[in-house]
Amino acid sequence: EEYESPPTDLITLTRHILSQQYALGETATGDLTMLLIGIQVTSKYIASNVRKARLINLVGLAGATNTTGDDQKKLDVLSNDIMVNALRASGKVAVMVSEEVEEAIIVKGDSGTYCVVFDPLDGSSNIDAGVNVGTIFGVYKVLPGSKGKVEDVLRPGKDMVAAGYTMYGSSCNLVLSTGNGVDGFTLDESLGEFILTHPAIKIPPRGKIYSFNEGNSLHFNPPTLKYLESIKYPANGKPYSARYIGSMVADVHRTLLYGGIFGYPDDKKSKDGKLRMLYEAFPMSFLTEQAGGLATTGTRRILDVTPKDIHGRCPLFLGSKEDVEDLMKCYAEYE
Ligand code: AHM
Ligand code: MG
Repeated sequence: EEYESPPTDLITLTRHILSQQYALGETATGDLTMLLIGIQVTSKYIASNVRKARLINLVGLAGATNTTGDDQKKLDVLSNDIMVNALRASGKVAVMVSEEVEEAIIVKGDSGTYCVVFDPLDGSSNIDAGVNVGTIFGVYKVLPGSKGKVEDVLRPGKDMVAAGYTMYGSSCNLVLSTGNGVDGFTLDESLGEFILTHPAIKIPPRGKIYSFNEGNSLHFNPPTLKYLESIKYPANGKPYSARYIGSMVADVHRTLLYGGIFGYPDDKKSKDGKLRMLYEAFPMSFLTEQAGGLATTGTRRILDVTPKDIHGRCPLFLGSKEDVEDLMKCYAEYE
């Protein structure tokens, strides 16, 4: 058998981000590079806490509720503090919005020109069972002339300059786009480095998996029900498989790699669905489009929507182009 040596020319996340900066030439200030390197460190730190949670008494509730009334877990609070501290210290950030903090955080001093919106630990209801969770983030540049105000982030997702997530699962994966496609990295814990393992991720144009919380069917609206019916009882006799983890990062990660459709619809109980626009729907839609897929509310491109408040929600369907188009056809029938 032929000997295949281990790779020796590793592309670390830092190398990747720097090479993107160099490709922009002298126009690039390196600020986004510094900021993304900051997020890289927070991801490693959060990953290490998630892994040890049970051992160091980090499971369970922190004893408070966040802005949207969810019970905050200890790991939610810790992950939030890790992100806020690191981003503040980067000196590159003017505004932060976190799922765990009611008001936008305006950073004093005028050196920062970026805004970071994030859910520090999404899917935390899964954490005590050791199921995948993740960090989701999106980055805007402040508006021209702004020194940092909430209006800088009350903008459509298409204005983002970067978006990504880190998944804390059987491996720790960071998936990133700065508007030039999507690249995926895997944390090599022995090196403490994210290594490029999934260059130029492209979603298959059609998948075989659907990912919805069908337990809510009682409340679903006709377009959603019609779509689900069409993939469970298809004319060709080949129904889709169901996969729903209930952790957006994991469900979207699988959708990016395998294709198919992930949805959190509007329904009779929640007219805007559940997922938060700024730091859940936008970053994931940005990545999906960059990977060649589609992301819609059912009737509108998600990235075109302008949020009215920082914690606002929207219905979301994303994934393979043809699958999302099928879903949109069901919505169009009920217009
Ligand atoms: P969270 O921000 O409180 O963790 O809620 C967001 C999570 C997503 O990760 C996931 O897609 C969704 O909620 C699951 O909701 P449900 O339990 O209603 O299916
Ligand atoms: Mg969340």
